[in-house]
Amino acid sequence: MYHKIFTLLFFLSSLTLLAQKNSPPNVVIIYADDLGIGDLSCYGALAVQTPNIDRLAGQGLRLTNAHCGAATCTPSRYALLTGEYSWRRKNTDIAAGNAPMIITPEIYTMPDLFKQASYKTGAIGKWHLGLGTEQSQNWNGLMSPNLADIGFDYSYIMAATGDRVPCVYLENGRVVNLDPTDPIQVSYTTPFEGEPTGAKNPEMLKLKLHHGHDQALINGISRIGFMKGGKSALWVDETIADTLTHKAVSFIEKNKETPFFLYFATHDIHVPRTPNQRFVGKTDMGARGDVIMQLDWSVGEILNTLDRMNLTDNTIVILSSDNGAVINDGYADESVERLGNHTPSGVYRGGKYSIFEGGARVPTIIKYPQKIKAGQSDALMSQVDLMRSFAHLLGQSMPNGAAPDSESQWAAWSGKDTKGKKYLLKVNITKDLCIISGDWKYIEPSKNTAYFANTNTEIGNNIQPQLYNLKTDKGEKTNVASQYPNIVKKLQKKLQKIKLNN
Ligand code: NG6
Ligand code: CA
Repeated sequence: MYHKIFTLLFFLSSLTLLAQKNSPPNVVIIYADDLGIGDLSCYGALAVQTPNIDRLAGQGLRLTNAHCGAATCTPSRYALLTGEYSWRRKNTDIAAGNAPMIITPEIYTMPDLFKQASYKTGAIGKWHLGLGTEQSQNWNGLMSPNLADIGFDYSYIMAATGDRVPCVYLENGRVVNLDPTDPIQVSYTTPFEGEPTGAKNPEMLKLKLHHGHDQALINGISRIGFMKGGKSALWVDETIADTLTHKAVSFIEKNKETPFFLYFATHDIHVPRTPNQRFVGKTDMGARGDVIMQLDWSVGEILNTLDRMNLTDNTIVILSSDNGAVINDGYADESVERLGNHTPSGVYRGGKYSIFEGGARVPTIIKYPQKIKAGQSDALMSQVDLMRSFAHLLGQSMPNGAAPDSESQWAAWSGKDTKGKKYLLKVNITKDLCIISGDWKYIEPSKNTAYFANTNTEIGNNIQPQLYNLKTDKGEKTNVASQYPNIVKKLQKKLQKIKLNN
């Protein structure tokens, strides 16, 4: 009798394993915010320990030469989710919290691709790509269009960023916990009478300001933009990571029987940095270090859930960031004073907003136990390529014109190709472009040459063309454009060609 049951159980569990092996892989993208390439212990950080992300790196491919499309959030997210460089489109700059939807429903998106392959798709976390249209935007009913109209079966999002109003979550296009008798009003131009602001009521601030962010004052933190109403729906800053992580965990639990694609965009480690009490003081670096630990906890929760659901082997987990590091992004949270020897951009120059490598060369780990060998790759890779890489992996073809800048990087993911992308473009805050090819990086001449004064970030622009050898000069210290006019010419030409799309 026992023998029979044992045989049956063995048979059933082999079937499950087999089914897992043959079914398409689940995909989880964990998209951190403002995480620099030097911010993780698996990338050499000493002042902060990130054991869960290190575990992911230990089991996956850790990339040293992977880039987002831009040095800020909105354009990078646009490129990742559409496979199109952001600078080809208008209105892909850092979006206001009441911006209309930037990825409009006719655009073929990454979740569209997964849906085409019969996946369940979900977006949880920071959105910052606009909602509704200028005419239709509605915080007090169904937002239309919303993420359901661009391929996400489920969404639970912050409309923009932690430092922008409205400070509420939306689930499937509707504000969560909204009391209809206290409707939400949002404006990015006009303050609402009687509502506190950072500028008027500094005594109410629990997080002091450094620059900007002096408008709506909510939970003791003032933000960008004005807001009134929606009191019952306001998020609590110290529990954002918990809320989003729990939603991500339950999305995985609910969809464990079907292949799923989860875009989990954390609020960490963006400003305002408000770690939960559990993480306060976990590092000597103050809030910025502590929210890195909080991010690491979120990643651990996702990995543990996949283990618990027996999904680990057949799930691709990608961790990356939407732009490089910034230390002072507007709030006086002591991140500058307490930085110590920590180097958020690693050996690279510049940071968030910059055309230098600190701007958009980001930590990136890809784990796929069944098909990707653990290790390190120095191949040149871009987030704009995720879409076609997935299409390749799933054996799906995309409609004509979809994901126009995306190339499959599967050969590099699987270790067959150690060079990666032939040409890679990136854009910075002032919309200046650079192109990387092999060891060379060319930066277009630009008139926007000022430092980004408040954040103390070098934007990296120069009125002269710039050429760096990233192999021998990782820190982009020596502009060798005048020594190598032919390389400059060649890269200029290629950049123009890609710009004009021919
Ligand atoms: C800037 C904000 C900065 C941050 C950034 C967007 C000011 C002075 N600075 O305009 O704090 O919110 O926008 O960051 O307002 S991102 O990661 O979403 O692109
Ligand atoms: Ca960002």
